[in-house]
Amino acid sequence: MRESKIRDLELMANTIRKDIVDIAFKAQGPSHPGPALSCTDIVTALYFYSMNVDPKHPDMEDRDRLVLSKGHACPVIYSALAEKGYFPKEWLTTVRRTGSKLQGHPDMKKTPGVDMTSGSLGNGLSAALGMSVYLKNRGSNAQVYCILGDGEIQEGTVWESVLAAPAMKVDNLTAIVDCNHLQSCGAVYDIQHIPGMTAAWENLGWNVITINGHNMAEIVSALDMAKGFRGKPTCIMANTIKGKGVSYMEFDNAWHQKVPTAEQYEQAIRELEEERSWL
Ligand SMILES: Cc1ncc(C[n+]2csc(CCOP(=O)(O)OP(=O)(O)O)c2C)c(N)n1
Ligand SMILES: [Mg+2]
Repeated sequence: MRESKIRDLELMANTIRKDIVDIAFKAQGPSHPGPALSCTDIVTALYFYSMNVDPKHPDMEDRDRLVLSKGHACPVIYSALAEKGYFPKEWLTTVRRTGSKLQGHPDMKKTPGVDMTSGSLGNGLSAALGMSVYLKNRGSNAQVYCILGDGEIQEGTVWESVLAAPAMKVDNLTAIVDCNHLQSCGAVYDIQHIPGMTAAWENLGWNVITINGHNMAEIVSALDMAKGFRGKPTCIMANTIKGKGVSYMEFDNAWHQKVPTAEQYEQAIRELEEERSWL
């Protein structure tokens, strides 16, 4: 891919990061900036490179679909959908407010462009699998993407779909695990680490690609490869940093769910603007 296209995607990711920080500051109650920032580059590549979607026709039958199974990270998709043109950017100032179409977790009945309601962890991959089977049965070429957290995959329901998807040969399904090594109460490694996780998915019949989830060139090439694989679903293991892009949020799990002070907000915006200047 041409370098200029990668740069465009990096600029968009920077814009989305600023929106996430803005939402964290202005939302009614604490949003989840750390989890949203860790999958910002992935979500940017999906909406602005890979996915065949049309904001004018959010319900188009043969569209690609995204299930944000780690639904608490929804500020990232709210920003991406607004930037894409599904709804006015001003809506982003209403997150978590009573009556807003942008609630604390994604609601497919409220928000244009949201393909699946989520927030109760562990359910998204089953929904994505159902969509994949439906689309394949229709003879559609549409792809289904599902973003899961590395803590989330401790949920038993996830593994029913990990087992079922290869048996159903859904090569239109790509699971992306946001491996930021933290969950809400601490480090995944300390709480319930899954030993040999990559090999586990491979042994259960998935193509597995491991990438740096903040390297745009690696993300787009993994997404291209996933689309090209035949006969099996793909899992992209993306190594990420919780809070990526804001120095004091990176690796600090306090930012799993927290409101920045005015000073912290200004610092975050300053840092992201500086990053933009050298992109
Ligand atoms: C079924 C269920 N149990 C508990 C929660 C509360 N909860 C919200 S986020 C979170 C941690 C998720 O960690 P991870 O999947 O690693 O996502 P990250 O925030 O690191 O991106 C938990 C336990 C929930 N949303 N759903
Ligand atoms: Mg995590």
